[in-house]
Amino acid sequence: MKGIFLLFLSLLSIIRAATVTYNWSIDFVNAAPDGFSRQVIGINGAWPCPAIEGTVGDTIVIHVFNNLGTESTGIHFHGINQLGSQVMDGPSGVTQCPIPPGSSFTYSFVLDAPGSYWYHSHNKGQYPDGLRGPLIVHDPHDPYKGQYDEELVLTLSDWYHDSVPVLIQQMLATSNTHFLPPFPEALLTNDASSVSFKFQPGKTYKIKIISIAAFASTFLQFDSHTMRVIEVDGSYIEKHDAYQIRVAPAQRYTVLLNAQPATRRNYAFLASLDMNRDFSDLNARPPNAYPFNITGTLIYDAAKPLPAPYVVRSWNPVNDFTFAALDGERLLGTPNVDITLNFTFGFDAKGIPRTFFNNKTYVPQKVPSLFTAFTTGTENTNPLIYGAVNPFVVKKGDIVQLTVNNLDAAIHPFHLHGHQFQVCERASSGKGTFNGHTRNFPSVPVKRDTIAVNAGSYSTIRFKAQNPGVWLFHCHIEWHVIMGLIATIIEAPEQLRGLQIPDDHKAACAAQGIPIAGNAAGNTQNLTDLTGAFTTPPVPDNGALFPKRSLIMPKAGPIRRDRYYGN
Ligand SMILES: *[C@@H]1O[C@H](CO)[C@@H](O)[C@H](O)[C@H]1NC(C)=O
Ligand SMILES: *[C@@H]1O[C@H](CO)[C@@H](O)[C@H](O)[C@H]1NC(C)=O
Ligand SMILES: *[C@@H]1O[C@H](CO)[C@@H](O)[C@H](O)[C@H]1NC(C)=O
Ligand SMILES: *[C@@H]1O[C@H](CO)[C@@H](O)[C@H](O)[C@H]1NC(C)=O
Ligand SMILES: *[C@@H]1O[C@H](CO)[C@@H](O)[C@H](O)[C@H]1NC(C)=O
Ligand SMILES: [Cu+2]
Repeated sequence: MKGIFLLFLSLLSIIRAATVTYNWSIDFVNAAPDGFSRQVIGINGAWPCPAIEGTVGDTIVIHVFNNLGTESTGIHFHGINQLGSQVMDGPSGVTQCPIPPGSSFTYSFVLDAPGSYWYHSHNKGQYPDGLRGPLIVHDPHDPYKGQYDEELVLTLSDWYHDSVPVLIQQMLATSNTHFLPPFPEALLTNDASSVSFKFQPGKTYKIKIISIAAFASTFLQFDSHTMRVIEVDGSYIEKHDAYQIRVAPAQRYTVLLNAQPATRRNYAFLASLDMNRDFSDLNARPPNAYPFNITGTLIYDAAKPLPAPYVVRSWNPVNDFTFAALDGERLLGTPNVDITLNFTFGFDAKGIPRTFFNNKTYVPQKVPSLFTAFTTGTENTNPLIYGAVNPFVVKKGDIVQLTVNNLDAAIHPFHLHGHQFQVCERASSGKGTFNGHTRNFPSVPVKRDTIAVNAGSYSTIRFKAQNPGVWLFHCHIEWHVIMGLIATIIEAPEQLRGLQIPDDHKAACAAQGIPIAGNAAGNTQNLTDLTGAFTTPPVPDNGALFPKRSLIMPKAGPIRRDRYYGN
């Protein structure tokens, strides 16, 4: 009976499904969100970038024109599962070739689930230069419908004054012996240095909090308004009160806030960058030297004074591992695939700082990995043919258990494309590596697509392999992606054989002389012959087919150390 009802609902949503079309020119524009003017990557001559918005079941079509002149691009739709549209996921070298300057490319995919998502460039670490924005999927069957009056969006992001190519060059240098990522110069809320929302007494507001940051997590606390978290990363949860949250790069929290009953005064909220250990600074600067706090305001009465900068004594954010999925989906059964990824920093043979899973850094290959799966027939189940992309092949229907052992002394957020996974365990800092015991696994785990793994600790997730495609698993600190902290899940390759590559994908590859068939090296005869495949990581950006921007801007000094290491 329930099945028939659900079928009815999904038929209903097919009937009402619309196609939402966007025409985007990707442009360089100037912006000064924190008062410092710099070149950023915008859309249709403007920045901040627009939100993508639709309803579950809608088809989103985005015609992209790369107007960057000197630089390739590519867009990923974070958290969209791309069921049956694996070729639209967006990461360059994985599901497509980069879009070369002067060319057009169309993304088309169905919004498979409601919630708060975002999109961003997945090409050469480009999104901290501005190419990112919210992606909101409305839900006609919202289980929390009727419990709020208005919807708001709050994006959180670190911000840099130098452009990404410059930052990468500085980071991938033999002199960077402490594996330091670039340090941000500012925190932005809604891509600006201040934020205020109009509140009316008695109303309830639904705020979609989306981190579009490249490195730093953000703490958030509202004065006198308790957050009721109802969704994380596109998964509804049982309502959970939170006084403070910590939003890691790429994570989303949707919260309900009850407005005060009267317009007695205006209220503040604090967004504060988590100066995690990665900010370690040997020449500690005076506190308050950086604008890493933004006091936002909830305006009840514009005639009344604005609240003073909000001060929070200490951060003890809600532990999102204690959330429970609202749909009640139980812990997936005994896994038949067990993947362990030990994450460490280290140097490559040239002495350049890298990130490793099981001692191996990700090396982009000639042929995008998905096209290897499309074109290699029955051999596409052999991980070796994908080259040095940390490949893991899982069969359709497998229950996959994946553990990240974070051997670093800072928190890192890990993201899996194509899935909302169950978080089976997320141990507190300093707990070491996973010992295989499942006794702490909850019966109804929270589902997310990005999990913050504590320092010197681990997290274990599970998912069912039922989405044929090639899905990256990576740290969502963009700088660590550049350093190689990526694994590749080749899911149900037996269902990828012979699938067609769209014409504009082919054209993008052809324009750059990139092969689209065969193993990682483009060999189509002997697929286990990887002669010509890349085995060493790019230095620092040698895959670049187009000259990089040179945009050396004045650099701010280093940043002080913080004490938050996770709960
Ligand atoms: C997109 O561009 C095409 C071709 O120029 C045009 O026909 C179409 O109306 C545009 N769509 C939108 C939504 O702007
Ligand atoms: C940011 O806010 C936190 C919490 O209120 C405070 O401890 C810290 O000193 C503030 N930092 C700056 C730079 O103002
Ligand atoms: C990960 O590290 C643990 C602890 O050092 C070790 O026992 C395990 O074998 C490692 N796993 C892999 C895949 O390297
Ligand atoms: C990884 O490297 C460490 C240190 O060099 C070594 O002890 C360990 O055995 C290596 N692990 C694997 C799985 O190769
Ligand atoms: C295919 O290449 C592998 C690796 O170079 C080699 O060992 C194997 O003999 C080759 N197979 C054939 C049939 O040539
Ligand atoms: Cu990381």
